[in-house]
Amino acid sequence: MSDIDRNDNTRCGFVALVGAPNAGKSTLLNALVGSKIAIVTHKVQTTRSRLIGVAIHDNAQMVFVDTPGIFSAKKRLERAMVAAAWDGANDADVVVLLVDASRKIEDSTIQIAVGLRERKKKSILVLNKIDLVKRDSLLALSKELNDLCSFEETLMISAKTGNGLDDLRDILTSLLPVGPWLYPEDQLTDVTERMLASEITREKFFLRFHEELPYAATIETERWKDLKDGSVRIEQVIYVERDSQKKIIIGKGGQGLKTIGKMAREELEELLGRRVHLFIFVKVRKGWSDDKERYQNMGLDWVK
Ligand SMILES: Nc1nc2c(ncn2[C@@H]2O[C@H](COP(=O)(O)OP(=O)(O)OP(=O)(O)O)[C@@H](O)[C@H]2O)c(=O)[nH]1
Ligand SMILES: [Mg+2]
Repeated sequence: MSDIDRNDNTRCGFVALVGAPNAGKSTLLNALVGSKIAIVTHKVQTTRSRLIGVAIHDNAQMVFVDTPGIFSAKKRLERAMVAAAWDGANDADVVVLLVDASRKIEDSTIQIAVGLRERKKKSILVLNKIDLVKRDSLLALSKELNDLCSFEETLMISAKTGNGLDDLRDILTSLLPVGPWLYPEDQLTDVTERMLASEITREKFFLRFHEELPYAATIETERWKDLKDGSVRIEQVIYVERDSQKKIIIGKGGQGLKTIGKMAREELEELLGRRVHLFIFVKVRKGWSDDKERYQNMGLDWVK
């Protein structure tokens, strides 16, 4: 038994990061954990499923849960994403409602605040992206949301610059239940290397393609082979709905796919600390977003 186990004063708990799409949840998770676990893009609905990042602060082990953005979902994939986000909030000891303070309050943010009040969740309000706004504009925003839900605290941060994160850590630590740590001290996440590899390719895909294309694709790592020379061979498949989408992705002379492959490979090599041979194939699978198996691979529950 380590000293930590014997110490009655340790704290541990789940902190769900919820908010409208693009609020900066994944950026915040990465900043709090100090490692890139979740992919980040300037586009909405980047995160598709829940994942955890573990951080230690003083005597507390904080298990952060990154969630997909909550919005009025229509398609099955969207509904599964929003369901995963609410599951994250429901299971958490403390919920952080993260809001992009550089924009007008979105309807989804209001819905989340009301949802948290109804669920009587212990929640704090965190206004993000304060590097983009004047402080005095934050007060009205804070008041409007505090009128909807009685947050334990309101904080202002920039997940990007790190401003305000120490205060956030202190407050969260004080709100977590007393109890033993749940994860080994060296565990940062529940994301497997395979999953992270798929996600990194999806990040590059989101950055490279526009309009509906990012949302029409899912990416899976189908093979992972460690080679004798220390390098790794990774085979991935991008599933799309239509042949026309496949053509755009591959691009003239395979240029589209090459660009994504190069960007993903470089990042994977840095992350894994070894050479990566990355092979990406594009397959048309009509109706993949209504296919149960894809949801399992994305880490999402099937929704009716
Ligand atoms: N200027 C600024 N940009 C930020 C900050 N935090 C996040 N961003 C940017 O906001 C965009 C969205 O960030 P994400 O972390 O992907 O947001 P998210 O809430 O996880 O989005 P979804 O997964 O789509 O719900 C990215 O372009 C980030 O770089 C911040 O504090 N300041
Ligand atoms: Mg995200």
